[in-house]
Amino acid sequence: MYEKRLLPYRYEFNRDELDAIKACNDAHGFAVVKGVLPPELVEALKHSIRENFAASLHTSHVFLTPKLTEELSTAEEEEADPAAEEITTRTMVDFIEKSDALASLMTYEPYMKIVHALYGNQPVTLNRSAAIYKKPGAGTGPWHTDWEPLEGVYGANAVLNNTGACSNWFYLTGVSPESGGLAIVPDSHTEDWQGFEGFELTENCRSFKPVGGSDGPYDRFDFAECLPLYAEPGDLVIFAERTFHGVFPHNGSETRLSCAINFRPGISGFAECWPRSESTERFIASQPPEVQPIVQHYTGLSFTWKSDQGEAK
Ligand SMILES: O=C(O)CCC(=O)C(=O)O
Ligand SMILES: [Fe+2]
Repeated sequence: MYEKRLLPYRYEFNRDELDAIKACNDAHGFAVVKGVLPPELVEALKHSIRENFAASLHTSHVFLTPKLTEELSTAEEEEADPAAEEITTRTMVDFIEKSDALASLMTYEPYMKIVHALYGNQPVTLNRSAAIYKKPGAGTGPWHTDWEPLEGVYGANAVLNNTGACSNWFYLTGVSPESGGLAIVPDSHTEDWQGFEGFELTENCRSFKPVGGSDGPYDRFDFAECLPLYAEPGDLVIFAERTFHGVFPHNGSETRLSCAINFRPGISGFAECWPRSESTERFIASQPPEVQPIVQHYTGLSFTWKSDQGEAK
């Protein structure tokens, strides 16, 4: 059993505490905002996740390892089949293109006020989105940062996770350490963070491990710096691009449904990028005029694109 940890500062806020939310995320790399979405929106998002996961199968995780990326590029368009029942965590990384409910958040003022506040009230661009369908019995999501270096040959994740965007997750069925919840390491969001006592970063800063311990991402929650988060349906969990996080195994009884939107600061695209898919184009065209500035440079995400392919946009 885990206890809710107290920190010497407050990290849970009401949705109108805009300055405090930004200050906490800037200073500590995360914040939790209570009651951002009303029950109707929570229900619409849950319905949309169930509907979309029933129809298609994306098996991988957003923090893709190269091996998973290769597997996904072949599995990407597969239809759900009975064997897929064995997969306990499914992630969809084009959810906003399929979900009117998620897209509608871009015109939901209480939420967008928080988004704009996080970036100092400058304009933002839709960067990426996700939905996760996590069944009871799902295992640990090892500690990682979503940030990746733009070095050597890299993929779309590295491009999208190098913009200063922070992640905005809604755990629509609530979340706690017992039910596949998120844990973070406060203050791990800065460029010079090197791990905590007794631990060191792994290659390319992807995870951490005990000094001298074997390689691979750390998958335990047994260190003092670990902060398990608790959230209820409608709450928003924000964390910075570099903040280290891990996911507890799901020992609860209800499928965990979550979705995320992530905006990057400013209105611009990328110098080097993959061509937009038809689905991405359709999604952009379908958005109302007031949302166009936010989506005009949205790129979607290609699993097959690599930086050495020279596919300039
Ligand atoms: O499942 C979660 O709560 C977080 C997932 C995550 O960290 C990721 O997809 O990169
Ligand atoms: Fe992650």
